[in-house]
Amino acid sequence: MTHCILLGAPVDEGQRRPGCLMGPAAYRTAGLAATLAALGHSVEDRGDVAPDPIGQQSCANPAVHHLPETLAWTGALRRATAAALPHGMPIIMGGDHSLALGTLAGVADHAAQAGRAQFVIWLDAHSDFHTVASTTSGNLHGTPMAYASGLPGFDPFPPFPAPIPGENICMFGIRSVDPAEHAAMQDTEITVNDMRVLDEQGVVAPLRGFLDRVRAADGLLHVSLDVDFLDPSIAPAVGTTVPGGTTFREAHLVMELLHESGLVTSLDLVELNPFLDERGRTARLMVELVGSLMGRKVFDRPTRSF
Ligand code: B3U
Ligand code: MN
Ligand code: MN
Repeated sequence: MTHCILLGAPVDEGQRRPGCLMGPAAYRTAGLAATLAALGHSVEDRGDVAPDPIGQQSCANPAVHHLPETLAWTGALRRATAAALPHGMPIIMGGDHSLALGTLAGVADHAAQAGRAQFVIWLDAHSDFHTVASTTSGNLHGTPMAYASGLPGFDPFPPFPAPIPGENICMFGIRSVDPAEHAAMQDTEITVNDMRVLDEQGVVAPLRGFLDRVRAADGLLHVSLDVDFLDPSIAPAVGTTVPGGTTFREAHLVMELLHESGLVTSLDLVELNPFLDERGRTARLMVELVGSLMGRKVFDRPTRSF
């Protein structure tokens, strides 16, 4: 059984549609803690993280907005994530995806302490591989994967503690990549399981290949789940809907396989905008997916070896 540490991250500044700040409250209302407890886990809700004091930093790209606020969240979430990891599994209830600038850095700090390699599975319609310099929307929720990969173009962010090698990153469900992101990803070893791959191969084989690598390295596995990984027809509460996302069944299967692997050590839940939801259905679906990730199943089966 796992000790689950809930961290609220009401981050709204990484994009332009107000509402993600209500995410932590929506997860609590939808019964995330009770769902985890019913599966036999212990749950500790540490409340909402408070951002650091907001500074006056600026950058050369005029499109970028809310840079000081994002830096303030990044510092606080980095420390909160690193502080939680020795005690259990942090589950960060977002908040938009810019929160992962902090959570990925916090996992990196812990990984360095523990002497273990950091792996990331990015469940998202988007690659989030812009830098502060390359983003044209100026929305910093589109940048955390490039930050964690150690790309230049992140002034005035602190350097990422230990850039994650591309071989340790797996993107899943991708279907919207900007030209600058595409160009930057060409030079990396990141595994990009876009929707074309999932349509052809399903979710099982691509996921198993990556999990085998995590296991072989005894790595820490951080899962970052963006609501827009899901098809908008089942998960409407997100500001950046992209058609052609994963189905209810694919998404649950991904979660079940992640559970069976026993490898997941931290989790972000991001981009839920409860203001756009229909009677809480997206919040409830996200909580159900966490249930599958944490062991809910209809029948017990002998654990398959990967
Ligand atoms: N790549 C675009 C769109 C985007 C990225 N992440 C989300 N949307 N959610 C951008 O604005 O950087
Ligand atoms: Mn994202
Ligand atoms: Mn996205």
